[in-house]
Amino acid sequence: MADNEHPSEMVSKTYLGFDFSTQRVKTIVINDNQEILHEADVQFDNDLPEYRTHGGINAHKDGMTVTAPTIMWVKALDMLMDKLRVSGADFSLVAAISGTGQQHGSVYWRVGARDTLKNLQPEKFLHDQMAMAFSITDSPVWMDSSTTLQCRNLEEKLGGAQNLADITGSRAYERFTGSQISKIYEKRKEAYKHTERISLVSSFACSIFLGDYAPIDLADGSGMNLLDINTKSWSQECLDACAPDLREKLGEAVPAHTNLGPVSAYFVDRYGFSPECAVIAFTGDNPASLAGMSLREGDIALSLGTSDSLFLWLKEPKPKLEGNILINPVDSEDYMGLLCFKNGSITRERIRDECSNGSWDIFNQLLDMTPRGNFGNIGMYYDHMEITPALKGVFRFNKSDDAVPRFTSHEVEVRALVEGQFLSKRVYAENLGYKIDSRTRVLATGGASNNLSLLQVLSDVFNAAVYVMDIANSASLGCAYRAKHGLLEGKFKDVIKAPDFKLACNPNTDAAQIYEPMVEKFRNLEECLVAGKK
Ligand code: 5FX
Repeated sequence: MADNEHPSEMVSKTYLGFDFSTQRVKTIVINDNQEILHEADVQFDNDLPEYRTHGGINAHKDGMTVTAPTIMWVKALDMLMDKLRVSGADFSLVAAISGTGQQHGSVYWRVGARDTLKNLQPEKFLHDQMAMAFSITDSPVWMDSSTTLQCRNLEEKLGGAQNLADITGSRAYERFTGSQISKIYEKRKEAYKHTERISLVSSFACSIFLGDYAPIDLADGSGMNLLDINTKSWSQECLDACAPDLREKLGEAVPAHTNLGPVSAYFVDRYGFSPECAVIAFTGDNPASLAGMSLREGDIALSLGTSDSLFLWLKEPKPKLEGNILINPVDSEDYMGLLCFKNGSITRERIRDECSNGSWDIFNQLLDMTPRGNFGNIGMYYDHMEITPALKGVFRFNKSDDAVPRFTSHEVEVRALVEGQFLSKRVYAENLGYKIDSRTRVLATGGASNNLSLLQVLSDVFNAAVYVMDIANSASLGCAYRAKHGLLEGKFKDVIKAPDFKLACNPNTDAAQIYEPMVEKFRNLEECLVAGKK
């Protein structure tokens, strides 16, 4: 056995997952037993300083436009492949590749770029050969917020925000690709005319591996305000409302687990991939994380970070003005719900500092010593303009639903914050069509998921068992899993072994009795606030 050969590599095929995220491109190689064999990444700011990005992006002077140089992503891939080779990865064992990209960002291929992709020369770097491949050289990314005008236009043409949400799973958002394309068409007509194909970041990256234009997958395609999530195909009305000839420029969308064919000859000749290595459609980073966390039908995953994000597996989605519905990346018959809450740990930390002198231990004691239901008090803490719902400020209500300026004690304040944050998550999850039942599992991840006092409240509010998982790099790992799933076909859960989640808490027996009415109270109070009636 050669020194650099990994014993597990010798007995099994391997799968490669790539993540083209905002700040870096990262890859993970796993074997058939789902053990991680290699990892590597390239950071845009540090490793590619010539593009002068901060956090992987260029923020423009208008304060709203945010882009990234498309070719930077290509050069990062050149560097990443070399890093992976140096780390000893044996590319000849790779049975399938898949990947993911930051959602919503778009890439504009110049007329003729398809030929470039099909004829890449193995002795040269990709970035040297693809320098002229893009009609727009700076890709708009998800942090861009410059398309409010195009969003209002789109909603108006589609009969209002809720109608658009009913079709595409989301009301119009500035970062969503339909409005971004619409802006490019309005402002740069010539460049638009010379665009042969429009990709998402995910399908752009996939195209390089495929050596041809890769289709957009249905899950990432759901983040464009262009796909009809009911028929799982482009909505002609939405396409027409954004720009002409869009159907041809986008190509048909496919389920995320589609095997698109073998890897391009470039990768076979330059890196020694097997000519049979399959390329599985790439998808968006949030759908990829759902795969990385091995979410199952009926599961909820909650990432507790600076902001909190909730991922739902949905069977019968009900699109609303808050939250996004996407086609499920591991089973395209089903859906996933995505809810982002800006005021996560950032607000928990502010209350911790004010009520318990910066100590989590004291914060937890205060929380534990207050009865479930908090004597009927309810609080909503939106220090920063919240996304779900669009409210800013701190709102406190006593047991008679009267607004009060403050609560009587630190312990009531702490419990109001924690209960309020989890009640809100339950309200918006149920609004999107999620039904809690005896099989519901809440999978908690992220920094605050090691706080058992928080998790107990979460378990009580959802009246469900809470499990914890420590999955770093869930997006790239999810794509290594998806590579295997796409190659072997069948149900994801039958092909991919789920990680061992640790049971953290079970709900108390009185949880439903206390929190069912509180959920309704919270829903009504928040609806009144949003409507400006409180
Ligand atoms: C989701 O809608 C988002 O805009 C972000 O989570 C990006 O996908 C981050 F890459």
